[in-house]
Amino acid sequence: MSILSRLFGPRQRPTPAEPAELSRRLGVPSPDQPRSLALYAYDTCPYCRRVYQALQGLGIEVPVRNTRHDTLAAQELRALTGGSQVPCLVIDGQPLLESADIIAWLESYKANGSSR
Ligand SMILES: N[C@@H](CCC(=O)N[C@@H](CS)C(=O)NCC(=O)O)C(=O)O
Repeated sequence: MSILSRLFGPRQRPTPAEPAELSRRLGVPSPDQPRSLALYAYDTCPYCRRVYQALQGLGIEVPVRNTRHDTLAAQELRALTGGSQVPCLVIDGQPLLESADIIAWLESYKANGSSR
């Protein structure tokens, strides 16, 4: 057992939100409702890279706001989330954190006809 586990207990991994929970928070993606999307991220973050890969695989283009290279982007992220955690997908002004939740949302967005 590591010293960190002994001091703080086992590491809690965040559980991805259920699709129904995401839909309640962010609305069901629909082709009739085009979304304004922006991804706050930076390239050396492995979780951001997972989201980049998903975007590429799904063929979705989203403007990236690099919080490492752009102080304004970092300030915007703090204003939206109260912190600096990336990746953060902003959907019509609503921040969505957690790469697994972001990917699940993007898959659902694609499945519901995002490509218009
Ligand atoms: N569980 C999160 C982890 C995200 C994460 O740890 N991101 C790091 C960069 S790799 C970060 O933003 N750290 C700074 C912070 O949390 O303020 C996810 O899957 O998105």
